[in-house]
Amino acid sequence: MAGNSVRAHIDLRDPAWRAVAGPRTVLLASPRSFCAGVDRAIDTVEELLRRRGAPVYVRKQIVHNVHVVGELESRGAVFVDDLAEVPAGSTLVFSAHGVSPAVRDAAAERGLEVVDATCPLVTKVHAEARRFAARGDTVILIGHAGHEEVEGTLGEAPQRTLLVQSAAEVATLDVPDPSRVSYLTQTTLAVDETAEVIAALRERFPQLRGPASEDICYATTNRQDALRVIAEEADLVLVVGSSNSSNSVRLIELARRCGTPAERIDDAGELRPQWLEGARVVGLTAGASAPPRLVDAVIDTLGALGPVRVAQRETAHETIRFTLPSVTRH
Ligand code: 10E
Ligand code: SF4
Repeated sequence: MAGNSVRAHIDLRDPAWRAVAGPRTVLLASPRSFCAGVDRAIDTVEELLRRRGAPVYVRKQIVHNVHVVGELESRGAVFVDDLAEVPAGSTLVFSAHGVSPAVRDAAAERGLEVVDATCPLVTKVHAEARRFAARGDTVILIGHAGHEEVEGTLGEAPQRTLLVQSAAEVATLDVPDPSRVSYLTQTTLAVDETAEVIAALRERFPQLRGPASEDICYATTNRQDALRVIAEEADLVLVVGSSNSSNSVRLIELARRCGTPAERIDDAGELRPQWLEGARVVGLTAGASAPPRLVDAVIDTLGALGPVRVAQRETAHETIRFTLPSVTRH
């Protein structure tokens, strides 16, 4: 995805910036930035714009990033919160976070042609929710209330699913049959915190069953592993990502749990001189929905303060790609 790199203007005549001028090392976490599900979702909207022209309607933000959304908007994507805003007969893209069956039904009722950009790894969690509920279990979904992915997953079996947000909440769960309980998780949670919640669930429900493979996805896990490595070496960690991006916010929290000061920025324009006081080694990463060019712009901007040595810490190599929805391929 092209677009403005949002390089911040740093004026060294400003004493606050002058005070933090000097050489720095930037430790780049790898993997960082776009995951396969985000690439697929953005490519889907871009391909529809190319093939069909504007407008292309998208339910909610295609991914949780202000720059991605702003750029697609400037090219003719129209993001809506409510299906009633979409003219009958139009094409509607479902965002990468997925939707509940009720939303699918509402789209069908309005006669909309749906192009589903839900990440296949979110779809996998939906399938598990249906399977666990169908075998008669109470499904405990570990996740954050109000998040679009959670609302979609909860909607698969709303009568049988309970949301739990922390280990402390496990004690408050009211379950009809404690011997028939399964858990699922949101895909973008902190791996360490989620393990605590699962341990609390297992303690309370010894017959607890879970998914065959982790619901926290490969991209979330890899970005957290890479973050831990740079947080150990850095004086400050910067995470590029938007405030409503769950996986980006988890990276900030994890850096802080590692004992390293950390700040989230939407772009280089949000850098603040006070964060850089005494920060000679800056760890830099980006959430799965943040474009790589925004990371480059942060490095450029730090370069305005003095020479920057960039070193990468790679903890995994990602090659996974997802096929685009068929309507954008034929
Ligand atoms: O808020 P999230 O981290 O869930 O979403 P995001 O759009 O920032 O990143 C992509 C992650 C998705 C689509 C959820 N699996
Ligand atoms: Fe898919 Fe994981 Fe990316 Fe979410 S964070 S879109 S589940 S790959």
